[in-house]
Amino acid sequence: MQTSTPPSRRPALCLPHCREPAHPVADATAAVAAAVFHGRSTLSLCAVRLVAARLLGALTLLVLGGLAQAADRLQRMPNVLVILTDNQGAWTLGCYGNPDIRTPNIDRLAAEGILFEQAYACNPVCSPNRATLLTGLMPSQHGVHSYLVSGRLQIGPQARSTLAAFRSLGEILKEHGYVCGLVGKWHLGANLTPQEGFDDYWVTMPHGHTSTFYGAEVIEGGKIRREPGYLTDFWTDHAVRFLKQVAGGGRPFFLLLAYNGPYGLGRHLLRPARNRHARYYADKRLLSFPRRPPHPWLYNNREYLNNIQAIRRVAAETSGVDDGVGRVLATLEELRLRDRTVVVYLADQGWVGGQGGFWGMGDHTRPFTLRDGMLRIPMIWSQPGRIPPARRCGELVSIYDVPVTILDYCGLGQAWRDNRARPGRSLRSLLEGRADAGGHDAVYMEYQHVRAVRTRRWKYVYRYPSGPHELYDVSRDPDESQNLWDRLPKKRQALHEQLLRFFARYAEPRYDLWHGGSSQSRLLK
Ligand SMILES: [Ca+2]
Repeated sequence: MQTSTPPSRRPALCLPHCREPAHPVADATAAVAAAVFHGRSTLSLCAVRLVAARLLGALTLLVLGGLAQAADRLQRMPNVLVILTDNQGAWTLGCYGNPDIRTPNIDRLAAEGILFEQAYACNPVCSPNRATLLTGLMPSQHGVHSYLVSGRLQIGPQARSTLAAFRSLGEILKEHGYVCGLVGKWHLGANLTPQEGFDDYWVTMPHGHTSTFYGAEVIEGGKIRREPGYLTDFWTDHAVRFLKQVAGGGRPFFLLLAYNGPYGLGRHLLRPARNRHARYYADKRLLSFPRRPPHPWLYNNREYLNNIQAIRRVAAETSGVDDGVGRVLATLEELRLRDRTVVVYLADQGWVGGQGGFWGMGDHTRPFTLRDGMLRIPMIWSQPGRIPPARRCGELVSIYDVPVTILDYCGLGQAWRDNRARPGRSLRSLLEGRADAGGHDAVYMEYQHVRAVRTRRWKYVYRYPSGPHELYDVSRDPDESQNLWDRLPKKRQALHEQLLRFFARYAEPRYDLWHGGSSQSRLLK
Protein backbone atom coordinates (compact mmCIF):
# COMPACT_ATOMS: atom_id res chain seq x y z
CA MET A 1 0.00 0.00 0.00
CA GLN A 2 1.33 3.34 -0.95
CA THR A 3 1.75 6.09 1.54
CA SER A 4 2.08 9.66 0.57
CA THR A 5 4.33 12.26 2.01
CA PRO A 6 3.05 15.79 2.49
CA PRO A 7 4.23 18.07 -0.32
CA SER A 8 6.42 20.10 1.96
CA ARG A 9 8.36 17.03 3.06
CA ARG A 10 8.47 15.41 -0.36
CA PRO A 11 12.10 14.92 -1.27
CA ALA A 12 13.25 17.17 -4.03
CA LEU A 13 14.20 15.27 -7.09
CA CYS A 14 17.41 16.80 -8.20
CA LEU A 15 16.50 17.15 -11.83
CA PRO A 16 18.34 20.11 -13.16
CA HIS A 17 16.54 21.81 -15.98
CA CYS A 18 19.06 24.18 -17.33
CA ARG A 19 22.15 22.21 -18.08
CA GLU A 20 23.09 19.54 -20.54
CA PRO A 21 23.75 16.37 -18.62
CA ALA A 22 27.38 15.43 -18.73
CA HIS A 23 26.38 11.76 -18.66
CA PRO A 24 22.75 11.52 -19.63
CA VAL A 25 22.16 7.95 -18.55
CA ALA A 26 24.03 8.37 -15.28
CA ASP A 27 21.99 11.51 -14.69
CA ALA A 28 18.62 9.84 -15.21
CA THR A 29 19.68 6.79 -13.24
CA ALA A 30 20.74 9.01 -10.38
CA ALA A 31 17.33 10.70 -10.48
CA VAL A 32 15.52 7.38 -10.22
CA ALA A 33 17.80 6.22 -7.44
CA ALA A 34 17.26 9.45 -5.56
CA ALA A 35 13.48 9.13 -5.90
CA VAL A 36 13.47 5.55 -4.70
CA PHE A 37 15.82 6.22 -1.84
CA HIS A 38 14.07 9.30 -0.56
CA GLY A 39 10.52 8.50 -1.44
CA ARG A 40 10.49 4.94 -0.18
CA SER A 41 8.60 3.95 -3.33
CA THR A 42 6.57 7.11 -3.41
CA LEU A 43 7.45 8.50 -6.80
CA SER A 44 4.93 11.08 -7.78
CA LEU A 45 3.46 11.00 -11.27
CA CYS A 46 5.35 14.17 -12.02
CA ALA A 47 8.61 12.63 -10.96
CA VAL A 48 7.95 9.52 -13.01
CA ARG A 49 7.23 11.69 -16.04
CA LEU A 50 10.37 13.67 -15.48
CA VAL A 51 12.45 10.55 -15.11
CA ALA A 52 10.91 8.94 -18.18
CA ALA A 53 11.49 12.08 -20.21
CA ARG A 54 15.05 12.24 -19.00
CA LEU A 55 15.63 8.58 -19.83
CA LEU A 56 14.17 8.98 -23.29
CA GLY A 57 16.30 12.06 -23.86
CA ALA A 58 19.33 10.23 -22.58
CA LEU A 59 18.75 7.27 -24.87
CA THR A 60 18.20 9.52 -27.86
CA LEU A 61 21.41 11.36 -27.08
CA LEU A 62 23.22 8.06 -26.68
CA VAL A 63 21.95 6.72 -29.98
CA LEU A 64 22.70 9.97 -31.79
CA GLY A 65 26.06 10.23 -30.04
CA GLY A 66 26.85 6.65 -30.94
CA LEU A 67 25.86 7.22 -34.54
CA ALA A 68 27.92 10.40 -34.71
CA GLN A 69 30.87 8.60 -33.16
CA ALA A 70 30.53 5.71 -35.58
CA ALA A 71 30.26 8.10 -38.53
CA ASP A 72 33.29 9.97 -37.24
CA ARG A 73 35.21 6.71 -36.82
CA LEU A 74 34.30 5.63 -40.36
CA GLN A 75 35.36 9.03 -41.68
CA ARG A 76 38.76 8.64 -40.09
CA MET A 77 39.42 5.08 -41.32
CA PRO A 78 41.68 5.07 -44.37
CA ASN A 79 40.40 3.93 -47.73
CA VAL A 80 42.33 0.93 -49.02
CA LEU A 81 43.18 0.50 -52.68
CA VAL A 82 45.17 -2.64 -53.46
CA ILE A 83 46.43 -2.78 -57.05
CA LEU A 84 47.45 -6.36 -57.71
CA THR A 85 49.09 -7.33 -61.02
CA ASP A 86 49.38 -10.78 -62.50
CA ASN A 87 52.81 -12.39 -62.93
CA GLN A 88 55.04 -9.39 -62.54
CA GLY A 89 58.67 -9.48 -61.53
CA ALA A 90 59.82 -6.44 -59.56
CA TRP A 91 62.65 -6.06 -62.08
CA THR A 92 60.21 -5.03 -64.86
CA LEU A 93 59.46 -1.63 -63.27
CA GLY A 94 61.40 1.60 -63.67
CA CYS A 95 61.36 2.27 -59.93
CA TYR A 96 63.03 -1.13 -59.40
CA GLY A 97 65.77 -0.19 -61.83
CA ASN A 98 64.44 -1.34 -65.18
CA PRO A 99 65.93 0.96 -67.84
CA ASP A 100 63.74 -0.18 -70.75
CA ILE A 101 60.12 -0.41 -69.69
CA ARG A 102 58.16 2.78 -69.22
CA THR A 103 56.23 2.84 -65.93
CA PRO A 104 56.07 6.55 -65.00
CA ASN A 105 52.90 6.28 -62.91
CA ILE A 106 54.06 3.35 -60.80
CA ASP A 107 57.41 5.14 -60.40
CA ARG A 108 55.57 8.24 -59.20
CA LEU A 109 53.58 6.16 -56.73
CA ALA A 110 56.88 4.82 -55.38
CA ALA A 111 58.25 8.36 -55.11
CA GLU A 112 55.18 9.32 -53.10
CA GLY A 113 55.59 6.45 -50.66
CA ILE A 114 57.77 3.53 -49.65
CA LEU A 115 59.15 0.86 -51.97
CA PHE A 116 60.18 -2.54 -50.61
CA GLU A 117 63.25 -3.79 -52.43
CA GLN A 118 63.10 -7.31 -50.97
CA ALA A 119 59.43 -8.32 -51.08
CA TYR A 120 58.55 -11.94 -51.78
CA ALA A 121 55.51 -13.95 -52.72
CA CYS A 122 55.02 -17.20 -50.78
CA ASN A 123 54.35 -19.33 -53.87
CA PRO A 124 55.35 -19.10 -57.55
CA VAL A 125 51.81 -19.32 -59.02
CA CYS A 126 48.59 -17.37 -58.89
CA SER A 127 45.72 -18.56 -56.68
CA PRO A 128 47.83 -19.53 -53.64
CA ASN A 129 49.19 -15.98 -53.26
CA ARG A 130 45.76 -14.46 -53.79
CA ALA A 131 44.46 -16.65 -50.97
CA THR A 132 47.41 -15.58 -48.81
CA LEU A 133 46.90 -11.91 -49.63
CA LEU A 134 43.34 -12.12 -48.31
CA THR A 135 43.80 -14.49 -45.35
CA GLY A 136 47.39 -13.97 -44.19
CA LEU A 137 47.81 -17.76 -44.23
CA MET A 138 50.40 -19.95 -45.98
CA PRO A 139 49.25 -22.35 -48.72
CA SER A 140 49.73 -25.23 -46.28
CA GLN A 141 47.24 -23.45 -44.03
CA HIS A 142 44.55 -22.38 -46.52
CA GLY A 143 45.08 -25.38 -48.77
CA VAL A 144 45.25 -23.57 -52.11
CA HIS A 145 48.51 -25.15 -53.22
CA SER A 146 48.24 -24.44 -56.94
CA TYR A 147 46.24 -22.32 -59.35
CA LEU A 148 42.62 -23.25 -59.93
CA VAL A 149 42.07 -24.87 -63.31
CA SER A 150 39.28 -23.65 -65.61
CA GLY A 151 35.71 -24.66 -64.81
CA ARG A 152 35.47 -26.88 -61.77
CA LEU A 153 35.76 -24.65 -58.66
CA GLN A 154 35.47 -21.44 -60.67
CA ILE A 155 32.31 -21.80 -62.76
CA GLY A 156 29.60 -24.45 -62.86
CA PRO A 157 27.87 -26.83 -60.47
CA GLN A 158 30.98 -27.58 -58.37
CA ALA A 159 31.97 -23.93 -58.03
CA ARG A 160 32.81 -22.76 -54.53
CA SER A 161 35.03 -20.19 -52.85
CA THR A 162 38.27 -21.73 -51.64
CA LEU A 163 38.27 -19.13 -48.84
CA ALA A 164 34.82 -20.03 -47.49
CA ALA A 165 36.27 -21.61 -44.34
CA PHE A 166 38.58 -18.68 -43.56
CA ARG A 167 38.32 -15.13 -42.29
CA SER A 168 39.50 -12.82 -45.05
CA LEU A 169 40.31 -9.18 -45.59
CA GLY A 170 37.21 -8.22 -47.57
CA GLU A 171 34.95 -9.93 -45.08
CA ILE A 172 36.55 -8.20 -42.09
CA LEU A 173 36.66 -4.74 -43.65
CA LYS A 174 33.05 -5.16 -44.71
CA GLU A 175 32.09 -6.00 -41.12
CA HIS A 176 33.73 -2.77 -40.01
CA GLY A 177 31.76 -0.56 -42.36
CA TYR A 178 33.86 -0.59 -45.52
CA VAL A 179 32.35 -0.56 -49.00
CA CYS A 180 34.19 -3.45 -50.67
CA GLY A 181 34.73 -4.06 -54.36
CA LEU A 182 36.64 -6.47 -56.57
CA VAL A 183 37.57 -5.39 -60.06
CA GLY A 184 39.67 -7.81 -62.10
CA LYS A 185 40.97 -11.30 -61.64
CA TRP A 186 39.63 -13.31 -58.69
CA HIS A 187 40.76 -16.89 -59.37
CA LEU A 188 39.72 -18.19 -55.95
CA GLY A 189 36.51 -19.95 -56.88
CA ALA A 190 32.78 -19.26 -57.39
CA ASN A 191 33.64 -16.40 -59.72
CA LEU A 192 30.10 -15.71 -60.91
CA THR A 193 28.85 -14.16 -57.67
CA PRO A 194 30.46 -11.82 -55.13
CA GLN A 195 32.63 -13.59 -52.54
CA GLU A 196 34.38 -12.79 -49.28
CA GLY A 197 32.74 -9.45 -48.52
CA PHE A 198 33.24 -7.96 -51.99
CA ASP A 199 29.52 -7.67 -52.51
CA ASP A 200 29.32 -3.94 -53.20
CA TYR A 201 31.05 -4.25 -56.56
CA TRP A 202 32.08 -7.41 -58.38
CA VAL A 203 33.46 -7.46 -61.90
CA THR A 204 35.78 -10.31 -62.76
CA MET A 205 36.52 -13.06 -65.27
CA PRO A 206 35.26 -16.63 -65.45
CA HIS A 207 38.70 -18.24 -65.46
CA GLY A 208 42.20 -17.57 -64.22
CA HIS A 209 44.28 -17.76 -67.36
CA THR A 210 44.57 -15.04 -69.96
CA SER A 211 44.68 -16.05 -73.60
CA THR A 212 43.92 -12.62 -75.01
CA PHE A 213 43.51 -9.01 -73.85
CA TYR A 214 40.88 -8.33 -76.58
CA GLY A 215 37.54 -10.08 -76.87
CA ALA A 216 38.07 -11.86 -73.56
CA GLU A 217 35.28 -13.25 -71.39
CA VAL A 218 34.34 -11.17 -68.36
CA ILE A 219 31.73 -11.39 -65.60
CA GLU A 220 29.70 -8.25 -65.17
CA GLY A 221 26.35 -8.07 -63.37
CA GLY A 222 26.54 -11.80 -62.67
CA LYS A 223 26.68 -12.69 -66.37
CA ILE A 224 29.45 -13.86 -68.64
CA ARG A 225 29.98 -11.88 -71.80
CA ARG A 226 32.76 -11.03 -74.20
CA GLU A 227 34.45 -7.67 -73.80
CA PRO A 228 35.63 -6.36 -77.17
CA GLY A 229 37.87 -3.62 -75.74
CA TYR A 230 41.32 -3.77 -74.17
CA LEU A 231 40.91 -5.70 -70.93
CA THR A 232 43.42 -3.62 -68.98
CA ASP A 233 41.41 -0.47 -69.80
CA PHE A 234 38.18 -2.30 -68.98
CA TRP A 235 39.34 -2.94 -65.39
CA THR A 236 40.55 0.65 -65.07
CA ASP A 237 37.18 1.97 -66.29
CA HIS A 238 35.43 -0.10 -63.62
CA ALA A 239 37.84 1.01 -60.89
CA VAL A 240 37.17 4.65 -61.81
CA ARG A 241 33.42 3.99 -61.75
CA PHE A 242 33.69 2.34 -58.33
CA LEU A 243 35.64 5.29 -56.91
CA LYS A 244 33.10 7.78 -58.26
CA GLN A 245 30.26 5.77 -56.75
CA VAL A 246 31.77 5.57 -53.28
CA ALA A 247 33.18 9.11 -53.08
CA GLY A 248 31.28 11.26 -50.59
CA GLY A 249 29.25 8.33 -49.29
CA GLY A 250 30.65 8.72 -45.75
CA ARG A 251 32.04 5.21 -45.65
CA PRO A 252 35.61 4.09 -46.28
CA PHE A 253 36.25 1.72 -49.19
CA PHE A 254 38.38 -1.29 -49.94
CA LEU A 255 38.97 -1.83 -53.65
CA LEU A 256 40.95 -4.80 -54.88
CA LEU A 257 41.93 -3.82 -58.42
CA ALA A 258 43.43 -7.04 -59.74
CA TYR A 259 44.74 -6.52 -63.26
CA ASN A 260 45.27 -9.70 -65.25
CA GLY A 261 48.21 -7.98 -66.95
CA PRO A 262 51.05 -7.97 -67.72
CA TYR A 263 50.77 -11.79 -67.51
CA GLY A 264 53.71 -12.71 -69.76
CA LEU A 265 52.47 -16.18 -70.73
CA GLY A 266 50.59 -17.82 -73.60
CA ARG A 267 50.42 -17.81 -77.37
CA HIS A 268 49.23 -14.20 -77.53
CA LEU A 269 52.81 -13.21 -76.71
CA LEU A 270 53.64 -14.11 -80.28
CA ARG A 271 51.22 -11.47 -81.58
CA PRO A 272 52.15 -7.79 -81.52
CA ALA A 273 50.75 -5.59 -78.77
CA ARG A 274 47.79 -3.39 -79.74
CA ASN A 275 47.83 -0.83 -76.97
CA ARG A 276 49.23 2.70 -77.24
CA HIS A 277 52.72 1.53 -76.29
CA ALA A 278 53.11 -0.97 -79.13
CA ARG A 279 54.68 1.50 -81.52
CA TYR A 280 57.19 2.76 -78.96
CA TYR A 281 58.52 -0.72 -78.24
CA ALA A 282 58.42 -1.91 -81.86
CA ASP A 283 62.11 -1.15 -82.47
CA LYS A 284 63.50 -1.49 -78.94
CA ARG A 285 65.95 -4.23 -78.01
CA LEU A 286 64.94 -4.35 -74.34
CA LEU A 287 68.17 -5.78 -73.03
CA SER A 288 66.89 -5.84 -69.46
CA PHE A 289 65.44 -9.21 -70.52
CA PRO A 290 68.60 -11.35 -70.25
CA ARG A 291 69.31 -13.40 -73.38
CA ARG A 292 70.29 -16.86 -72.20
CA PRO A 293 70.17 -20.41 -73.50
CA PRO A 294 67.26 -22.28 -71.92
CA HIS A 295 67.96 -23.84 -68.53
CA PRO A 296 67.65 -27.64 -68.75
CA TRP A 297 64.76 -27.45 -66.26
CA LEU A 298 62.71 -25.03 -68.41
CA TYR A 299 59.74 -27.16 -69.47
CA ASN A 300 57.22 -24.67 -70.93
CA ASN A 301 57.65 -21.33 -72.67
CA ARG A 302 60.80 -22.12 -74.61
CA GLU A 303 59.27 -20.40 -77.64
CA TYR A 304 59.14 -17.07 -75.75
CA LEU A 305 62.64 -17.14 -74.31
CA ASN A 306 64.96 -14.79 -76.26
CA ASN A 307 62.04 -13.99 -78.57
CA ILE A 308 61.96 -10.23 -79.20
CA GLN A 309 58.28 -10.37 -80.15
CA ALA A 310 57.32 -11.84 -76.78
CA ILE A 311 59.69 -9.50 -74.94
CA ARG A 312 58.16 -6.42 -76.59
CA ARG A 313 54.68 -7.70 -75.85
CA VAL A 314 55.44 -8.04 -72.14
CA ALA A 315 56.92 -4.52 -72.08
CA ALA A 316 53.82 -3.07 -73.76
CA GLU A 317 51.42 -4.88 -71.42
CA THR A 318 53.44 -3.63 -68.42
CA SER A 319 53.13 -0.05 -69.65
CA GLY A 320 49.43 -0.67 -70.28
CA VAL A 321 48.93 -1.51 -66.60
CA ASP A 322 50.95 1.59 -65.73
CA ASP A 323 48.47 3.72 -67.70
CA GLY A 324 45.69 2.24 -65.55
CA VAL A 325 47.54 3.06 -62.35
CA GLY A 326 47.92 6.63 -63.60
CA ARG A 327 44.20 7.00 -64.29
CA VAL A 328 43.18 5.53 -60.96
CA LEU A 329 45.56 7.84 -59.05
CA ALA A 330 44.28 10.83 -61.04
CA THR A 331 40.72 9.84 -60.15
CA LEU A 332 41.59 9.67 -56.44
CA GLU A 333 43.07 13.16 -56.71
CA GLU A 334 40.08 14.50 -58.63
CA LEU A 335 37.72 13.14 -55.99
CA ARG A 336 39.94 14.53 -53.18
CA LEU A 337 40.43 11.02 -51.85
CA ARG A 338 44.17 10.69 -52.36
CA ASP A 339 45.22 11.79 -48.84
CA ARG A 340 42.64 9.51 -47.27
CA THR A 341 43.59 6.43 -49.28
CA VAL A 342 46.44 4.03 -48.75
CA VAL A 343 47.47 2.66 -52.14
CA VAL A 344 49.29 -0.66 -52.15
CA TYR A 345 50.84 -1.84 -55.40
CA LEU A 346 52.05 -5.43 -55.68
CA ALA A 347 51.99 -8.54 -57.85
CA ASP A 348 50.55 -11.94 -56.96
CA GLN A 349 53.96 -13.45 -57.66
CA GLY A 350 57.11 -12.68 -59.59
CA TRP A 351 57.96 -13.63 -63.14
CA VAL A 352 61.18 -14.04 -65.09
CA GLY A 353 61.89 -13.19 -68.72
CA GLY A 354 65.26 -14.77 -69.39
CA GLN A 355 66.96 -14.71 -65.97
CA GLY A 356 68.93 -17.91 -65.51
CA GLY A 357 67.50 -19.23 -68.80
CA PHE A 358 63.92 -19.35 -67.49
CA TRP A 359 60.70 -17.75 -68.73
CA GLY A 360 57.61 -17.64 -66.53
CA MET A 361 57.10 -19.13 -63.10
CA GLY A 362 57.72 -22.16 -60.93
CA ASP A 363 55.09 -24.35 -62.58
CA HIS A 364 56.77 -24.00 -65.99
CA THR A 365 59.81 -26.00 -64.96
CA ARG A 366 60.48 -29.66 -64.18
CA PRO A 367 61.17 -30.08 -61.42
CA PHE A 368 59.04 -27.20 -60.08
CA THR A 369 61.14 -24.29 -58.94
CA LEU A 370 61.16 -21.44 -56.45
CA ARG A 371 63.66 -19.22 -58.30
CA ASP A 372 64.13 -15.81 -56.73
CA GLY A 373 62.85 -13.87 -59.74
CA MET A 374 59.63 -15.90 -59.74
CA LEU A 375 59.01 -14.91 -56.12
CA ARG A 376 60.31 -11.37 -55.93
CA ILE A 377 57.41 -8.97 -56.29
CA PRO A 378 57.06 -5.23 -56.46
CA MET A 379 55.58 -3.82 -53.25
CA ILE A 380 54.83 -0.12 -52.84
CA TRP A 381 52.72 1.63 -50.18
CA SER A 382 51.64 5.24 -50.40
CA GLN A 383 49.38 7.58 -48.48
CA PRO A 384 50.46 11.23 -48.60
CA GLY A 385 50.44 12.77 -45.13
CA ARG A 386 50.70 9.46 -43.32
CA ILE A 387 53.43 7.52 -45.15
CA PRO A 388 56.53 9.70 -45.67
CA PRO A 389 57.52 9.93 -49.36
CA ALA A 390 60.54 8.78 -51.35
CA ARG A 391 61.79 5.91 -49.21
CA ARG A 392 63.25 2.58 -50.23
CA CYS A 393 63.29 -0.19 -47.68
CA GLY A 394 65.65 -3.18 -47.85
CA GLU A 395 63.86 -5.20 -45.17
CA LEU A 396 62.86 -8.73 -46.06
CA VAL A 397 59.06 -8.81 -46.30
CA SER A 398 56.44 -11.14 -47.71
CA ILE A 399 53.03 -11.06 -49.28
CA TYR A 400 51.78 -12.63 -46.03
CA ASP A 401 52.64 -9.38 -44.24
CA VAL A 402 50.24 -7.40 -46.43
CA PRO A 403 46.83 -8.32 -44.93
CA VAL A 404 48.20 -8.14 -41.39
CA THR A 405 49.58 -4.68 -42.15
CA ILE A 406 46.37 -3.45 -43.80
CA LEU A 407 44.22 -4.38 -40.81
CA ASP A 408 46.69 -2.85 -38.36
CA TYR A 409 46.91 0.28 -40.51
CA CYS A 410 43.10 0.57 -40.35
CA GLY A 411 43.15 0.15 -36.57
CA LEU A 412 41.71 -3.36 -36.85
CA GLY A 413 44.76 -5.40 -35.88
CA GLN A 414 42.71 -7.62 -33.58
CA ALA A 415 39.92 -8.22 -36.05
CA TRP A 416 40.97 -11.66 -37.35
CA ARG A 417 39.44 -13.35 -34.26
CA ASP A 418 40.03 -16.88 -35.57
CA ASN A 419 42.89 -18.14 -33.36
CA ARG A 420 45.03 -18.99 -36.37
CA ALA A 421 48.77 -18.44 -36.24
CA ARG A 422 49.86 -16.09 -39.02
CA PRO A 423 53.43 -15.82 -40.25
CA GLY A 424 53.01 -12.17 -41.28
CA ARG A 425 53.82 -9.13 -39.22
CA SER A 426 52.57 -5.60 -39.45
CA LEU A 427 54.80 -3.21 -41.38
CA ARG A 428 52.84 -0.23 -40.11
CA SER A 429 55.63 1.44 -38.14
CA LEU A 430 57.96 0.99 -41.11
CA LEU A 431 55.36 2.57 -43.39
CA GLU A 432 54.74 5.48 -41.06
CA GLY A 433 58.46 6.16 -40.67
CA ARG A 434 58.50 5.33 -36.96
CA ALA A 435 60.95 2.45 -37.40
CA ASP A 436 63.76 1.46 -39.72
CA ALA A 437 63.54 -2.26 -39.07
CA GLY A 438 60.59 -4.58 -38.74
CA GLY A 439 60.95 -7.06 -41.58
CA HIS A 440 61.90 -10.71 -41.22
CA ASP A 441 65.21 -12.52 -40.86
CA ALA A 442 63.81 -15.05 -43.31
CA VAL A 443 60.80 -15.47 -45.56
CA TYR A 444 59.28 -18.80 -46.56
CA MET A 445 57.73 -20.13 -49.70
CA GLU A 446 56.25 -23.35 -50.97
CA TYR A 447 54.89 -24.87 -54.14
CA GLN A 448 53.18 -28.18 -53.56
CA HIS A 449 55.98 -30.48 -52.32
CA VAL A 450 58.78 -27.92 -52.75
CA ARG A 451 59.54 -25.62 -49.82
CA ALA A 452 62.15 -22.92 -49.39
CA VAL A 453 63.56 -20.48 -46.91
CA ARG A 454 65.13 -17.23 -48.13
CA THR A 455 67.35 -15.19 -45.79
CA ARG A 456 69.33 -12.10 -46.79
CA ARG A 457 72.21 -14.28 -47.81
CA TRP A 458 70.93 -17.80 -48.39
CA LYS A 459 68.30 -19.58 -50.37
CA TYR A 460 67.53 -23.16 -49.41
CA VAL A 461 65.11 -25.27 -51.48
CA TYR A 462 63.98 -28.74 -50.45
CA ARG A 463 61.93 -31.04 -52.67
CA TYR A 464 60.03 -33.63 -50.70
CA PRO A 465 60.81 -36.46 -50.62
CA SER A 466 63.75 -37.06 -52.90
CA GLY A 467 65.08 -33.81 -54.33
CA PRO A 468 66.92 -32.44 -56.13
CA HIS A 469 67.65 -29.94 -53.35
CA GLU A 470 69.35 -26.57 -53.69
CA LEU A 471 71.41 -24.13 -51.66
CA TYR A 472 72.59 -20.78 -52.99
CA ASP A 473 74.49 -17.85 -51.60
CA VAL A 474 72.11 -15.36 -53.24
CA SER A 475 74.12 -12.40 -51.97
CA ARG A 476 76.90 -13.41 -54.38
CA ASP A 477 74.96 -15.52 -56.83
CA PRO A 478 71.60 -13.80 -57.47
CA ASP A 479 71.05 -15.92 -60.58
CA GLU A 480 71.18 -19.10 -58.46
CA SER A 481 73.71 -20.74 -60.74
CA GLN A 482 76.05 -22.37 -58.17
CA ASN A 483 74.26 -25.02 -56.16
CA LEU A 484 76.20 -25.35 -52.89
CA TRP A 485 74.11 -28.22 -51.52
CA ASP A 486 76.99 -30.71 -51.57
CA ARG A 487 79.61 -28.26 -50.43
CA LEU A 488 78.03 -26.73 -47.31
CA PRO A 489 76.43 -29.56 -45.30
CA LYS A 490 76.37 -27.61 -42.02
CA LYS A 491 74.72 -24.58 -43.57
CA ARG A 492 72.13 -26.70 -45.34
CA GLN A 493 71.39 -28.62 -42.14
CA ALA A 494 70.81 -25.39 -40.21
CA LEU A 495 68.52 -24.02 -42.91
CA HIS A 496 66.69 -27.33 -43.15
CA GLU A 497 65.91 -27.22 -39.45
CA GLN A 498 64.78 -23.62 -39.78
CA LEU A 499 62.46 -24.65 -42.62
CA LEU A 500 61.03 -27.55 -40.60
CA ARG A 501 60.41 -25.31 -37.58
CA PHE A 502 58.47 -22.81 -39.65
CA PHE A 503 56.16 -25.37 -41.23
CA ALA A 504 55.76 -27.27 -37.96
CA ARG A 505 54.44 -24.05 -36.50
CA TYR A 506 52.16 -22.99 -39.32
CA ALA A 507 51.12 -25.91 -41.54
CA GLU A 508 47.69 -27.33 -40.77
CA PRO A 509 47.69 -31.14 -40.88
CA ARG A 510 44.78 -31.14 -43.32
CA TYR A 511 46.81 -29.25 -45.94
CA ASP A 512 50.34 -30.23 -45.01
CA LEU A 513 51.54 -32.02 -48.15
CA TRP A 514 54.72 -33.26 -46.48
CA HIS A 515 52.66 -35.16 -43.93
CA GLY A 516 49.85 -36.67 -45.93
CA GLY A 517 47.68 -33.55 -46.23
CA SER A 518 45.68 -32.65 -49.32
CA SER A 519 45.02 -29.63 -51.50
CA GLN A 520 41.94 -27.58 -52.33
CA SER A 521 43.21 -27.12 -55.87
CA ARG A 522 44.31 -29.89 -58.22
CA LEU A 523 47.97 -30.75 -57.72
CA LEU A 524 50.16 -30.44 -60.79
CA LYS A 525 52.68 -33.07 -61.74
CA1 LIG B 1 49.57 -14.90 -61.36
